[in-house]
Amino acid sequence: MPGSFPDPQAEQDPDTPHYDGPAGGWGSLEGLGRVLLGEPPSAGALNTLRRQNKPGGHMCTSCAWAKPAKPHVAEFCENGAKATIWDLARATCDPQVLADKPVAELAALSDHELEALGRLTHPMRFDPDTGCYVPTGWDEAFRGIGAALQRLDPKSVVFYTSGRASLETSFMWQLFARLYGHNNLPDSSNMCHETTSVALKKFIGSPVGTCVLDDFDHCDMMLFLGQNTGSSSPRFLHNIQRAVERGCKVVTLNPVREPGLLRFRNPQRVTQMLGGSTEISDLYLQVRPGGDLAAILGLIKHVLELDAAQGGILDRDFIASHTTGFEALKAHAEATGWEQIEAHSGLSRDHLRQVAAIYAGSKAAVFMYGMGLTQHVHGGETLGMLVNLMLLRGSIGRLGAGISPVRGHSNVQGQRTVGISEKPELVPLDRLADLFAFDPPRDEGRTTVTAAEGIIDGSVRGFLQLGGNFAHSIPDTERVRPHWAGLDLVVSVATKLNRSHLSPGRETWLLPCLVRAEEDMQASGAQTVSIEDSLSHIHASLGKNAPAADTLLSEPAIVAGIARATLPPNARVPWDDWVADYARVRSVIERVWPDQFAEYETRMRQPGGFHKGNKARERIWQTESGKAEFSVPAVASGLGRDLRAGEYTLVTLRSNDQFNTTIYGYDDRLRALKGNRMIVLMSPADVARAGLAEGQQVTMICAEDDGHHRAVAGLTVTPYDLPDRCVAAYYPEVNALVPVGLHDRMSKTPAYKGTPVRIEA
Ligand SMILES: Nc1nc2c(c(=O)[nH]1)N[C@H]1C(S)=C(S)[C@@H](COP(=O)(O)OP(=O)(O)OC[C@H]3O[C@@H](n4cnc5c(=O)[nH]c(N)nc54)[C@H](O)[C@@H]3O)O[C@H]1N2
Ligand SMILES: Nc1nc2c(c(=O)[nH]1)N[C@H]1C(S)=C(S)[C@@H](COP(=O)(O)OP(=O)(O)OC[C@H]3O[C@@H](n4cnc5c(=O)[nH]c(N)nc54)[C@H](O)[C@@H]3O)O[C@H]1N2
Ligand SMILES: [Mo]
Repeated sequence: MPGSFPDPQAEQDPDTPHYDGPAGGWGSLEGLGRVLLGEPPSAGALNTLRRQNKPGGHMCTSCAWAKPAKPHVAEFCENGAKATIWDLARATCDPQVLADKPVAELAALSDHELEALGRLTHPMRFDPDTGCYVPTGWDEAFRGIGAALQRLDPKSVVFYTSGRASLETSFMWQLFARLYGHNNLPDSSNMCHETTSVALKKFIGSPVGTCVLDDFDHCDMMLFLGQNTGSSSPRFLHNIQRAVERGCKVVTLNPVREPGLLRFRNPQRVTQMLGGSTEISDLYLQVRPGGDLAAILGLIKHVLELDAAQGGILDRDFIASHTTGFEALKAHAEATGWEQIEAHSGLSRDHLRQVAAIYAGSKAAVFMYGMGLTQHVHGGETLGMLVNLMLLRGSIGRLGAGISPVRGHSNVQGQRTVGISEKPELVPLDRLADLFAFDPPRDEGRTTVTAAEGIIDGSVRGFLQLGGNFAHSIPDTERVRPHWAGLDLVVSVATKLNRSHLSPGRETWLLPCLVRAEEDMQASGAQTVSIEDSLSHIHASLGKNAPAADTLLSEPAIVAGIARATLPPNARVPWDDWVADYARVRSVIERVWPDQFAEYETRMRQPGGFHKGNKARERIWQTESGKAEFSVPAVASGLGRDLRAGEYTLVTLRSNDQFNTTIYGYDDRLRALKGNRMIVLMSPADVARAGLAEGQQVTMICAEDDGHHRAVAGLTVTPYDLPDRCVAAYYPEVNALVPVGLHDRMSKTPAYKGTPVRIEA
């Protein structure tokens, strides 16, 4: 019954909130204006924006999207500007602000209010007697933390990293962990693109995407799955717009109609600002959450049928010489019925045929995806299915074709490149052992999920976080919360106060650091750092803004300070020399990874940075079989199980006014939602079927039966254009509902886009 499926070209349901305008345009300037009004930027911040993402300037700390060799006059977007202005806030959260404010009292502040207190300025220690943070000195902090780490069993300590820290800091951090004695190096990427790192590695031998910017100028089809370009990586819209204007077809699979992939008005073009915009997606299919696996299998079925009917669609030479497993996939596709595909995907066979026809007729297709694919119980298998679709037509390893996971934090991909990994087999441990004369631990370390489980069961005793807001961004926040108090040591290196800092352990330190846009002056002069973007290019970044306080230290200096106070001296690891001149850290990185970092020091400064190389792009497959692998999943959907009566799939969303747990404001401009983040989006039909009404307050309850009760109350029912039985709410407000045990089977990435819930009035 094709008629019962939503029309991919249909206009938005006019009765639900929606944004009529294009992404970009005046709206993005207004969005920026709102942040500017609340927080007038300093002259320094405005100067910094002018240099943002340009050679000689600093690399934005918002998303990881590529920094082109020929930047626009203003190579930043609404959200990049928000991040910079937020980082360079005038307000400071100094010891006076926190004096006499017990953390129990601070807990009543919202996430926005906590960070809006301003930049942290002094190292602080939690005082259990008063319940407040009190100022301390850097030496005292380093000595205290060093002594505490010496008392603990290294295997019981976790070093978490959020994806902002530079390559230099990250390298020092992982080396410190291994010299100390563990591989417990979870990264924010464990909640994010770990599915990519594990599944792409398995199927094509590359843990990262294969595209470079040039590909977006040569593709004739773009398929977007579960990535919200307009909010999460807005500078990418320029590449998409140029492609559309060349005639490239764009298809999107997403349960939510996200305006960024519907329509774009380029704020860099005067003509578009005066009117007009570019229509982005030719087909926009509102797939069910987790339904991509089935939808892509449907596309594969159609492609195989087209090839059987007219021939010449499959790239048989490529399949024969570069892949394994084709026959098994073909049999699986033929054996799977359309009813099953339509039921899981929520898309009709005819609509999928239109997409397959575009793909079958294309010369070079690129495949972009984000959290909509990775944050599912069967996210890894879903990526396997996407790779299947690509391999059919050899859509990898040639100009204009490839796969492009769109990464999150600005250096999250790079952190893995320089050894932040809980998986010892991914790190050249023998080389580290040789260079630094020690015996690195070889056992598997903790992921985000197993770190959270260890905090609950008491096996984790110490927790150090280099950036981020671990306690608030993980699943099952409320189950973990009471256990923080039992930890022997909690250390946070941070720029602003957040909810993680309000869950102290027995001994707790809060260490404030410089942000990337600030000048980092060391013994040899102002320091440059480097980062890796989503397309595997490494760039230099030089901060020039005056630091928020002269009491701040850089991240490398803080890591070195703690390491020195913890470890016995080792002449091969001259922490102080490294801090004096970060080029010395880079020369060590180059020695550990000579293939990827050759001539690091000079090449990172060239416009557009340098590409670290990608074997899959050259059609060299570093997989177990030595070939690119077709795979047959054991499941029919990305969800862990089918919904029972009265259940919905919860998709957790980011708004356009937030960067993860940093909440800039309460509006979600591109989704036409204003002023309230405690909402639950539901289709009008589901609202009616459940006997609810718009504006009613409801409680959402997790429907996993693992013996734990999880509920979030006070959510306002908001009818929205969504597939049936899909509800959406904001992250991190509803993280208490996601069970820590519900995660991607291959990589342990939490199922933040596929949690079964019930709703009670
Ligand atoms: N402004 C801003 N930029 C950011 C961030 C931010 O918070 N704010 N966060 C950064 C980080 S760390 C990351 S990882 C990235 C995240 O950026 P994205 O990868 O874009 O992640 P989300 O915004 O969580 O969700 C992506 C989209 O997935 C869709 N979706 C949900 N479930 C499914 C599904 O089952 N199938 C499909 N096909 N789609 C689905 C949602 O509707 C949403 O549009 O952005 C980075 N950039
Ligand atoms: N329900 C749900 N949960 C999710 C997700 C989801 O889609 N849904 N997404 C997941 C994803 S993709 C991610 S990546 C994680 C994010 O999880 P995290 O990376 O842990 O969280 P952030 O909110 O990015 O961290 C913000 C804090 O970082 C600190 N900070 C900012 N800049 C710097 C800096 O330069 N240096 C240092 N040292 N500190 C700094 C500030 O104190 C700020 O408060 O959340 C995950 N959680
Ligand atoms: Mo992320």
